[in-house]
Amino acid sequence: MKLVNAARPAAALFSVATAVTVIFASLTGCSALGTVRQKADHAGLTYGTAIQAGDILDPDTKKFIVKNFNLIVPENTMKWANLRPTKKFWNWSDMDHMVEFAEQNRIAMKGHTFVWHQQNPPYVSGLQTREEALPLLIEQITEVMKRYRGRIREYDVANEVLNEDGTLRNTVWLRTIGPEYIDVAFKAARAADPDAKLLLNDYSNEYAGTAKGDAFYELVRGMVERGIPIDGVGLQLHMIAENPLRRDALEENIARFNALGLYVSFTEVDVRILMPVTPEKEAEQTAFYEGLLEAATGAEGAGSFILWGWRDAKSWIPATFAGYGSAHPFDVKGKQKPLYDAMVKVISNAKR
Ligand code: 9MR
Repeated sequence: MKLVNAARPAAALFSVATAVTVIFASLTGCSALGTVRQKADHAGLTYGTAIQAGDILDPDTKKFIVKNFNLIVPENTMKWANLRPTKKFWNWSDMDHMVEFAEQNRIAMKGHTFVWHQQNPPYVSGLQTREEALPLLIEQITEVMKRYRGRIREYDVANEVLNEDGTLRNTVWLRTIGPEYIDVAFKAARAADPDAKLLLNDYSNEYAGTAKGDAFYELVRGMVERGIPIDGVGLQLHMIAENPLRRDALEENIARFNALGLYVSFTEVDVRILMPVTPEKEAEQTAFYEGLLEAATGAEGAGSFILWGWRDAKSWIPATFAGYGSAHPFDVKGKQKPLYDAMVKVISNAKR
């Protein structure tokens, strides 16, 4: 395994936590076999989830997160429209709360996202000139990253900058600043927190040999060649159960980023099903998740597997993809599916 994966959990911290929890588990009569999170820690796997601000206000959900995950990422809380709805008002409280929660529970925190074409407030989406846009973008990145310096491990600095055909997406940042906006954002991020890991994140970029996958790779390679401070790439992996995982094309992709000295993170995993659910479709979905987890934990693996939410009850899928659903390991009633056990099994068997 190429050790470029800076997104590994802090093993020393977790091993103390593991020992304490095993003693506690044996005292309280719980299973001493450990939790998913302990298994992920043991396997050297960053196993995370997107969470919503309200999740950590609910005691049961809080406990569930602590037990299951060693990384969290705000699903919407850090997006520009939520964090800074007007130019002068910063809505820090939800982010502060999440960062504290993560710290108190030795969970790594990921930031998502600065540069995006969605969820921007009107004063951002209406930007007209480079003179206005450039300092505002730099200010946004600098304010957030300085505030959480040393507390947020990694950031999706820029998100979804490419179209399906691999050309740069026509966004407010491209129109005002020009193509160099990506470099500008990464440089500002490195300056604001030199220790944070910086990622470029996208979807449909998971396979080598596809238009978008190859264009994404070329974009990143160009950044590395220009000396732009980038540490890793995010493959979102919003996938469809009926199209089987192409492990070879995925692993070829991971290998070429590793060869650039970058780590790869599976950043927003979900595998949706064309409803209604049948046993066959569930089997396809389980196989997909298993394949992804094996790819994440394998010898040349990504080492980082983040769910875009764990339950169908709060899923973004049905509202976005009509007719699709059941994309996560817990159902609409919050009940764990057989998929969950299958995933735990892969993580338990993983050795790095
Ligand atoms: O899951 C998020 C959903 O709650 C929001 O309404 C949506 C806004 O467009 O963004 C969703 O998260 C997206 C993520 O930030 C970037 N990659 C795609 C995710 C799903 O749309």
